[in-house]
Amino acid sequence: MATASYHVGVLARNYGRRNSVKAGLRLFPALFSQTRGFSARAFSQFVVVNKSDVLSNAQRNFQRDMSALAGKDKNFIFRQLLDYKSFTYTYLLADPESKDAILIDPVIEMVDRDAKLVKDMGLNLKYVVNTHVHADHVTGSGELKTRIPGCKSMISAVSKAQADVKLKEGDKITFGNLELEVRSTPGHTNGCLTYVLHDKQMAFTGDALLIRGCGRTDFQEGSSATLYESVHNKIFSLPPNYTLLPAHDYTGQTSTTVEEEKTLNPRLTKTKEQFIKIMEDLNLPYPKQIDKALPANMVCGLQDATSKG
Ligand SMILES: N[C@@H](CCC(=O)N[C@@H](CS)C(=O)NCC(=O)O)C(=O)O
Ligand SMILES: [Fe+2]
Repeated sequence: MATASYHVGVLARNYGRRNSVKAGLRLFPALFSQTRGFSARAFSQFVVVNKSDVLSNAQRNFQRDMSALAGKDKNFIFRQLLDYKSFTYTYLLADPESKDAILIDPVIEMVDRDAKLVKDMGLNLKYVVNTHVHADHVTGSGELKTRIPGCKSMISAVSKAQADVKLKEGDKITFGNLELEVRSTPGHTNGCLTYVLHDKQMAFTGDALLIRGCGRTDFQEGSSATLYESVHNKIFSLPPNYTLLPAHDYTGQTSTTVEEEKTLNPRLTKTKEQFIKIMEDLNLPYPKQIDKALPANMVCGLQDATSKG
């Protein structure tokens, strides 16, 4: 259980309060020792519980921050926040001196949580920054803009989505003393961006690189060959100790490093030809929210014509 992730910790603690999950854990020692992390879905497959019960318990914890870094760096505020429905990570980054802050990849259903956190911490939310046009959830960008005056939305110009600021390779996003470098990493979608915070040796990879995986390439102008080049040239070229933070994790893992993925990623350590074949054979079901999410995300998450972002 030493490597079990926060997700399961939360789920287990909540479930355990009422139903003694510890008994369940003892029944499955092999599973728990072999697995690096679990999703609510995986967890509920092995322990006889009502899946909706697990999720509703998990959702009660949605205001909890998940950052091991909280308070560790006096020059940097950082939170990794999870949407349990789409397994999306939203990141809050702020400079404690100026209080200037950004949110990366907010989710519309979690805007109350994000706005409250920003307010409670006395931060000035300067930008809501999207890594790409998401297919699996609606962005919270537009809704946050309506709640926090002065806040501006950002996305890649290539995506052709509406936003206040259209980003491209080499741009810098400045908030207080901190700065993100924008890297173009297409392949999952044609407009995917990776944001690098050199000062803290971190990169936010969106869906270009997931932990021990990568974003799918079967829609939104996706291309496996392009994704392979993006990851190798723009992410694996970062220093090996850089922390990588993805837009999703479906298994309970929270972060990785350049070195880990360069050596352990089961897809991207292969040759380009092998990678293309792996991606062709994935046969993933379409995201449940795709029909709603794509048109909404082209207009910053708001479909009301008077309040487009
Ligand atoms: N079952 C999820 C699928 C979500 C999905 O397809 N996510 C995309 C990112 S937008 C992906 O690349 N997933 C990779 C994977 O599932 O391995 C849903 O319905 O929302
Ligand atoms: Fe995506």
